[in-house]
Amino acid sequence: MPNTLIAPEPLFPDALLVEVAWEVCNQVGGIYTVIRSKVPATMPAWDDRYCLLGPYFPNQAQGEFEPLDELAVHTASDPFGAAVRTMRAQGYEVHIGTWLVTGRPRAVLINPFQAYPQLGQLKSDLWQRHSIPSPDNDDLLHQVIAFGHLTTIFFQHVAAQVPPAQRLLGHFHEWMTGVAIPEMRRLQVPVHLLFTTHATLLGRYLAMNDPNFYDHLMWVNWEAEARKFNIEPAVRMERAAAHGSHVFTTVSELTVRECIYLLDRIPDAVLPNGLNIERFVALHEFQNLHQQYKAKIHEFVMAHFFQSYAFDLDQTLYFFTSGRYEYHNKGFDLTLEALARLNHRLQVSGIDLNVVMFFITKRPFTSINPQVLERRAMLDEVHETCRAIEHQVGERLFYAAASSADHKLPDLDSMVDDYWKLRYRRTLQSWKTNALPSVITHNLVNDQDDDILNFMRRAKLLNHRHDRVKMVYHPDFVSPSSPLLGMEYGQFVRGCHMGVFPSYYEPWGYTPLECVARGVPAITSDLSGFGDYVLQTIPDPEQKGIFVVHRQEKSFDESAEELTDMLWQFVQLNRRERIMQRNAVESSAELFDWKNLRVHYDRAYALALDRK
Ligand code: U2F
Ligand code: UDP
Ligand code: G6P
Repeated sequence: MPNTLIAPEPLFPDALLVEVAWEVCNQVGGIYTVIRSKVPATMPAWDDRYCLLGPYFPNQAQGEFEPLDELAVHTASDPFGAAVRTMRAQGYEVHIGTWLVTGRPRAVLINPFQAYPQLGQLKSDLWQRHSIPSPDNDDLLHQVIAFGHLTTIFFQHVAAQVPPAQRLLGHFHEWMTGVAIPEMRRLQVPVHLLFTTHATLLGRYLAMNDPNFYDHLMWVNWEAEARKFNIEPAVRMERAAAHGSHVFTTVSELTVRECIYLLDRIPDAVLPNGLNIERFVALHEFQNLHQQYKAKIHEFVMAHFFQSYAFDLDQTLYFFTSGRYEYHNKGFDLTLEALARLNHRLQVSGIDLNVVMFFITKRPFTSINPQVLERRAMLDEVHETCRAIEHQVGERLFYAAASSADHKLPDLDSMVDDYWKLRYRRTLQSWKTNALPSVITHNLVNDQDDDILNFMRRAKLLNHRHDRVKMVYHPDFVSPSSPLLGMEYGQFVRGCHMGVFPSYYEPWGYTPLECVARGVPAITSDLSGFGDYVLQTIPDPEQKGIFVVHRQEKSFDESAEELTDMLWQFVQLNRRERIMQRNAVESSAELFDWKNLRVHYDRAYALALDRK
């Protein structure tokens, strides 16, 4: 019988790949998601010819990195293990082990701080050899420079161990690791070099500060602007990496334009971002999860709002946005404007429905608002009292039923002790209040200048009873240890009805894709790499529950109206239609599986191997 389970052919059997990123075992932003989620699709093709390289930060590594034991390091026969041995013999602190994520790849982590004694020399070399200046007061730059130096040494040793018939690829992500590239070119280390930028540094700053960024892009004087924003060293590192690599790539067509005008090199390829999509065998399983996590969000909402006034949770929709606090770039401004308009439309229409909108982002705060915490604790008290009464009635009813002669339902009220009746009444008395539910869950360090809060104040979106759109601004990422929304971010996403991400500047944007992967409808924009990719590859995205707001060549007002219309259409769906839409969303997730998108990386590797 033919064997149908054939192992995948290794694509480049004569090559080794080292992928370098600042976010290996170190979560900062979206790049962590790229590297981590790609591992399961990468390992079958590369196996032990693949190694990740990143900086060693003990606190971060502790939870997700398992070092190899001494014997395993001593006997490792691959070039990565051998390079680590040589470096250790020379006195370097180099960690080798397994990144404890799905796919369990080999990872090498190097502590950048060990090169600090040579920092003066390294900085002077960088200036002399590559015209990259570096100031004295920027610690991230110091770490990056030190790590770049150690990376170069590691590659030299790996290259020395690679058998003559084999070739070595080095794939660097972002300027923080790309700084090693110009020096590796100068030293002619035999490595095929790729550099991927996930956003240009200058692009991000300009987009945040120039309302006509896209119109002005062609005319930017990069040097003058980099000085203005005080980011010249990092911008020069980024340019040196882009120009020094054999193959230069980025994550979307939108960033291609930035690379052309701000880095002066046309990327050789676009590498769209994917996810490791895990689908359930039966559709109802992910639908059940939605129901289950929605119930957890209900608990928060009851605690937060019902003390002031109650509303029908069965007629309530949960919307959310999330991501780094970049008010304009992430489209928080547009989202708020559309929500204010939606609130008005709902009020006028008389439709009996509430929307609760969550803003999940990170802002400096001093503590969780004590009143918000207290509301949560008091609801728990109400819940406990109800449970005690339920238990008492249950036990007594069971006894009454078993011993009943007439089969009639006894008087349930008489089955509750006076103690519990009184406690029930007292708990509810202290529970109700006239104060409005707070629009924010935490006490911010700077409450006065916060853009989200200021919009809510101006638009009077302050959780009045008559508001159909209610606000919950949660200035911290969601986590299972939080006393408010005690769950994983992914569970929170599942419990919601819709994710809203109409970014103004977004090289890719994982958050809407993460919704799609969980069968949750999402709104994105044609100024985000993901939205642009959707428009190019999915014929009728609305049918799949993916909505793309047009922001290119549109005024703020036009885009806000389009977004309001999208939300308005959504709130008019009935439950059955929402369930069907979630099924449609989930069915398109496979398009974004790394199993299908890895091919872009493979092509770039083939090109890099050709180029040297
Ligand atoms: C892009 O996502 P991110 O920009 O979020 O990627 P990060 O890893 O968060 O890096 C952003 C910048 O943060 C800075 C550094 C990086 O270029 O300037 N930084 C820092 O100050 N300190 C550190 O320790 C590490 C980084 C993009 F914006 C998204 O649209 C994409 O979805 C994502 C994935 O492609 O890449
Ligand atoms: N995220 C998270 N917890 C939260 C909110 C967001 O872990 O409470 C993650 C989210 O899963 C996503 C990342 O933050 O992977 C944001 O990536 P994106 O590409 O959307 O934007 P970036 O921050 O990279 O600009
Ligand atoms: C899932 C569950 C259903 C539930 C529905 C609620 O589909 O399997 O049992 O009725 O979610 O959907 P909704 O969009 O109203 O939260």
